[in-house]
Formats: sequence, C-alpha cells, structure tokens
Amino acid sequence: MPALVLLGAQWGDEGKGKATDLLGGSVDYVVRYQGGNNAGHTVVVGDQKYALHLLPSGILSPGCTPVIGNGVVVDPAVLLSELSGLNDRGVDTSKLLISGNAHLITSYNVTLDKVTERFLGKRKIGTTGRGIGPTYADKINRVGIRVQDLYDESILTQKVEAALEQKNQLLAKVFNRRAIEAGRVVEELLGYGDQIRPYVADTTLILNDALDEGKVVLFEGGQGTLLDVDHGTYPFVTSSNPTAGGACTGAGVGPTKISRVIGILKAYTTRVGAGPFPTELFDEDGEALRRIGGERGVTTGRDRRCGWFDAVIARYATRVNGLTDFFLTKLDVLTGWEQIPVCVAYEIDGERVEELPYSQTDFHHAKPVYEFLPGWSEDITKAKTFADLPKNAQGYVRALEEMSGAPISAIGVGPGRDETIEIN
Ligand code: 2SA
Ligand code: GDP
Ligand code: MG
Repeated sequence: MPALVLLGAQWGDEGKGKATDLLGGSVDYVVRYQGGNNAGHTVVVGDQKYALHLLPSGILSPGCTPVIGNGVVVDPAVLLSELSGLNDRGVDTSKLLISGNAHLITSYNVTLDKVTERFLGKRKIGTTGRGIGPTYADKINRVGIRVQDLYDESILTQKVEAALEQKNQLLAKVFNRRAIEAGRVVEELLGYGDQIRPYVADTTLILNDALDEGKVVLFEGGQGTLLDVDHGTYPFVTSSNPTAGGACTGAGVGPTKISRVIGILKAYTTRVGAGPFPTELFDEDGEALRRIGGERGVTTGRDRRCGWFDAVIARYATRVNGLTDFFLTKLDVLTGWEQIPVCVAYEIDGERVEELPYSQTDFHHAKPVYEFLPGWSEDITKAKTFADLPKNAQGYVRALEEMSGAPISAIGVGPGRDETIEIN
C-alpha cells in the first residue's frame, strides 16, 4: 500500500479527522494537500478532544511524520498557535514538515475575504473568513507570497509591495478602507520566519524518496468533493481541489503512486455556508440530526445545515475521485428513527435524474426522490463487528453501499478512536 488518499465524499465534516487518526498508526506520513485553516477536524483520543485546523490529523500519531504540502495555504500565526497549543498538551510536533512552496495567508487576504463577503451581502458564499479564497487567487494571479519568501527580505518586500498595489486601490475605491502599508506586513511576516524555519523542507523530494523506500503515505483531504473548485457546487465552493487529483498537484506525487482512495461518507448529509443542498431538512428531523450529531462548525462555530443521505452525491464522489472504498461515519446518529429516507435520484423539472447534473441551474431545481429504509432503536455505539449491528442497521449500510458504487470498509458508531467497525 504505497500511497493512499482519504477525502470527504460530501460537503466536508464527514469525520475525516477521526478516520485519518485511525489510520495514523499504520502509515509513515500524513500529508495535507489543499485548503488551510478553514478546515476543522475533530479527533477524540480517550478522554481528550483535539480540534485541528491547519495541521494534519497524523500529528497525533507518534510514529507518523505530518506534512503540509505545497498545495496548502498557511496562516503563519495560526500555525504557530496550533503548534504551541498541542505542545502545551504534551503532543510532540517536532517532526512536522512544511513545503517551502506552500503559499502564506497574509493579514490583507484575511481582510479581503471578510470585506468581500460583507460586500456580497445576500450573494455571499458563507466562507470561513480565513483568507482562503484571496490567497489562492493571489497564487493563480502570480502575486502570492510563499513560505520560502520569508527567508529573503528583499524578495519578500518586492512581492508584498506588488501584491498590495492593486489591493490598496480596491480597498480604497470599492470597500472605502485605508491602504495597508507594505512595510508593516513585511515586518509581521519576517517575525514568523525564524519560528517556522525548522519545519521548512523540500517535501516533494522527501515524499517521493519515502515512497521509493516502500514507506506508506496518507494524503488527508480538507473540506469535501462538493466543495471542490472544479467538481463542486461552484461558486459555492472552497478555492482548492479536495478531490483525489488535488493530492497529486498539492503534494508533488504522481497518480501512479496512489493505490487506494477512501471516501469518507456521513450516514446523512451536512453542509456549512451557502449553496444548493437537495436533501436539506427544515423541520424537526433536521434539528434532531444537528442536535444528536453535534453538527456545528469546528472552525467558525456555525450550525451545519442537515439533511438525509444523498446517494446521487455518493455516486458522483465515487466517479470523480475514483474511490476504491468508503468509510461510513456517524451511523449511531440515525438510531431511533422508525424509517430513514434516502435520496436515490432527483426530480428535475418533472424528469427523474440518476446522476449529479453538471448544470448549476438544474442542481438548484433538483428535488430528492426518496426511498424509505426501516430504522432501528437499539444502541449501536458498543458494536464491534458488523454482525453486532441490528438487522435494519446492517440493511441500511448494505443499501447505501449498493447505491454508492464502492464497498464500505469501515463504519463509525461513535466519535472515539475505538468506536469503529472494520469490515474485511
Ligand atoms: P472558504 O473559507 O473560502 O474555504 O469557504 C468556502 C466554502 O467552503 C466551505 N468550507 C467548509 N465546509 C465545511 N467544513 C469546513 N470546515 C469547518 C468545519 C467549517 C466551519 O470543519 O466545521 O467551522 O465553519 C469548511 N471550510 C470551508 C464554507 O462553509 C464555504 O461554503
Ligand atoms: P472532518 O472535517 O471531516 O474531520 O469532520 P469534523 O471533525 O468537522 O466533524 C465530524 C464530527 O463527527 C466530529 O465531531 C467527530 O468527532 C464526529 N465523529 C466522527 N465519526 C463519528 C461517528 O462515527 N459517530 C459520531 N457520533 N461522531 C463521529
Ligand atoms: Mg470539519
């Protein structure tokens, strides 16, 4: 098993943090390949709960080297505070590696993210306000600041000045804001340089060498398939590629090295931020899923929108990621419903549609076609094997597997590391 990818099959928050942590003991490297501190991964180890935003979840596994790849955007202040928070709790973070090619989230990009959302009003995306979009925009516009720039003051100054030239005009003319002084930004960034330096490395070289030596590398996605800037519900997406291909570009590893792509799939659906969501519930069932599932943003504290399982989305995730298998999470949250609706297709303008429509207009008009599966009332949180699950819970898992296009190899029945059923 040379390299594997673990990613969100829906709109994020499927439980990737727990799944990565679970595999952490058997892999040598865990690599973040996209996104930044917009992510929020919760990992429960014994009675300890960790909320990670920027760092790979593998940082909690002592034998594992955590890596922040070139495709990630790094807020240096958040990085340092997350590291010191873990150090204070006794977690060794000294093995962390950060790509010198990763882009930095600067304070002006955090400002721009926030003022743009305010400016958009009703049309806003509902971003996390962490500067993600503007930082990726700078990268594509070739005015981004990279981690390696922290070590050449003259280059850093030129780049910050170039980046601010247009932005200051925009801030003044559109957002009615004061200009940002390049000198101050440079000073702030240089202040982080020395503290980050021990971690900075040529991560692409290290990862490829490790793979050549037979080491196991796990790529950990942030967000999810439908938040992908190419394959998601654009424009209501994040500005990177959480889908499997992102692991190659975001870490500098070729697709021939990847032999397994695991989709993390929640037993129902959630979404944070704006955008279409066909199975969204606005009734007491939605409220109950939110309450029982603890569906609240790990980064922003926003309530997550909740709805029933959507097999059209799961099939789409199988297709665009080439998924080999799924981890089904939060099955325990569904305990207690007499019957559980599952969306098997959409009705769009009077027609039944089995595949996710590529047209944004069609997706906005999609109404779920439900099948109703029998529920269960027994507590499943202590189940250790598939056979321990009540018959109807087994039936629910098998039905989802059938509809989603890839086998389910593990089932989450609680947030803890050991609350997982593995299926061979
Ligand atoms: P951004 O900030 O530019 O990436 O926002 C763009 C859209 O992407 C969504 N997004 C997320 N959706 C789910 N979970 C995310 N991480 C946090 C969590 C979210 C939180 O784990 O709970 O705490 O709010 C995440 N990050 C980005 C975002 O809602 C926008 O729709
Ligand atoms: P991520 O962004 O995909 O890592 O997911 P989050 O951490 O944002 O949200 C998933 C939440 O579900 C976290 O609070 C996890 O502790 C929790 N969780 C993960 N798997 C399970 C499970 O199988 N059952 C229950 N009840 N909670 C789970
Ligand atoms: Mg999350």
